[in-house]
Amino acid sequence: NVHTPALAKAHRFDEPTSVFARDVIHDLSRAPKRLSPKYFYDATGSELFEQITVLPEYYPTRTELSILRNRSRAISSIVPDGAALVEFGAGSTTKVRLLLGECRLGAYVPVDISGEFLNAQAQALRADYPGLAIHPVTADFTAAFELPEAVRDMPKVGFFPGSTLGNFEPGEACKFLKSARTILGKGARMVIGVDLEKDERTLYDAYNDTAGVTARFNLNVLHRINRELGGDFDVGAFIHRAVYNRDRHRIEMHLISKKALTAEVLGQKFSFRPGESIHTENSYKYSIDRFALLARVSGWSLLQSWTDEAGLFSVHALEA
Ligand code: AVJ
Repeated sequence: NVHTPALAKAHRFDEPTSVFARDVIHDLSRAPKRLSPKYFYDATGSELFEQITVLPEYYPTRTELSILRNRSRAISSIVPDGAALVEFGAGSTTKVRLLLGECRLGAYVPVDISGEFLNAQAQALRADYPGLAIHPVTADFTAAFELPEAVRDMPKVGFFPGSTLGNFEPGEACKFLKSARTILGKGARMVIGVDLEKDERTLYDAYNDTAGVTARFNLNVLHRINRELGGDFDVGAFIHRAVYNRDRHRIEMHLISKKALTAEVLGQKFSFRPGESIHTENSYKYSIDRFALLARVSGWSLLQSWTDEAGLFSVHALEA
């Protein structure tokens, strides 16, 4: 069971909130303080992320969509007829719809930790693709999970767009790719989106938009702690900071305390010095070569890579 702080039990949280409580207490007790980026995505955070995807400075989503659209025939040629397409972290169905135009899938298996969002998306897709078997799976895709019995004998293709791989530390990215290989099986294929390293200004601007949506997205995790765990963060005392760490090839997002303050969550007090950071996210940026190396050490072979003309983003076809 989940070893949550005694107070969490006193609040009789449901399981997900207890896990949230345990992780927040654990991660804010570390030095330097941190929070997991998966906790950005409550209803408000998911809505703010959708707004981020259409910001002028945030090139990844529109660039990946253009690659999936312009290369859909080539990408679909690595998807065997009758395959089960397993989408890890199935957010909106925009991207899979781009593949459905060219592929004759046996089934679509969207996997996401948020069951209600998943089932709403599946319902909408069923309406548009009545002939497609859709088997939503509510699971944390970063851990092992069972594929539905109905797709057992179908060829498997993983689908992992959005450069969500970039949220993983390199070691965790390797662990995820190995886990995906085990779940999908030998001979499976994978279509994966990876944001590419580029000039620092473009990267900086994509995480520091002038409209301040990314700042609100980042700060929202403190509102979520206050809302769901009864925290008393003075959110106005924190500022969003996103910087490119060239040595580590990653954008780092932080929440910086403007002054000395104390925040209490479930009876635990966390003190902040002026300028102290909570490290809330890493977004790793790859080169084609560095991603090919990661795929190889994770047991996948790189079949083909596609990029946009400007080389901002990449989509890769892998084989297990
Ligand atoms: C959804 C994790 C790919 O890392 O670019 C967007 C999340 N964070 N703006 C990313 C995000 C700040 C996004 N991923």
